[in-house]
Amino acid sequence: MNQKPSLLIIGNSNVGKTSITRLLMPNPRKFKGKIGKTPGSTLLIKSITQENLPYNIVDLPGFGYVSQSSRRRAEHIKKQMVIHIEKHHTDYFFGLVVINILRIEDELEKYFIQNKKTIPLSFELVNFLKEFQIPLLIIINKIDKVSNLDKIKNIKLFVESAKEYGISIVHLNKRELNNKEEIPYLDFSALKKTNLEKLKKIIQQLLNQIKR
Ligand SMILES: Nc1nc2c(ncn2[C@@H]2O[C@H](COP(=O)(O)OP(=O)(O)OP(=O)(O)O)[C@@H](O)[C@H]2O)c(=O)[nH]1
Ligand SMILES: [Mg+2]
Repeated sequence: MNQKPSLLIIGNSNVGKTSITRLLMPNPRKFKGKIGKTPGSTLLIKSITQENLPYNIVDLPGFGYVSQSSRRRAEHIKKQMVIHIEKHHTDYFFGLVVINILRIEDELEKYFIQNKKTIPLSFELVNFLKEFQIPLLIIINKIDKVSNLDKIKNIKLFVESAKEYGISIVHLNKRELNNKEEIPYLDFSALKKTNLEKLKKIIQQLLNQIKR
């Protein structure tokens, strides 16, 4: 039996989950996960394991809604995800919630600014995972696609909006250790490997904690 703890990588389609998984693999060539041309390429819930990696990686589709996929399909994916977490949450030592920096404005516009009654999907996901006490890191991916000014603007919008839902988000560098109420985020680029070393370091720290 495989006794390794698991790392959860979750987020909507096309945000870069499989790309990040690949960056964490000691031997990416042996990893057959498809980096999608077509959104929704990660559908099966499968644990990825490699001999030299001290943990397993589970790459999960989030609450998502992709224009190409039907609404029913999106609902189905969401249900599968919820069932999986409810059943397996104790396997996870850490969860990465991946979002695409280019989608922040859109999502908040649609769910928060125009319709105050709905909760933006990323925040719904964070709140859902928080209930299971899985330590979380929000990865704001694809920062190579925006200017530094737009990066700062979008992150600020994200952090400010999260407050309205009682979610306190701070940069990983600024987080006080052991503050379980604050959720750290990391600006990231899977393409340029921006902050990859920081990500690896925090994963290692959490692994060390559970071993004690
Ligand atoms: N510019 C840029 N492109 C990225 C980055 N990360 C991923 N991509 C691209 O975004 C697309 C989707 O990446 P995936 O890693 O397949 O995304 P995913 O979240 O696994 O998608 P699904 O499996 O469909 O849920 C691919 O074309 C990647 O090359 C990034 O940091 N910057
Ligand atoms: Mg994928």
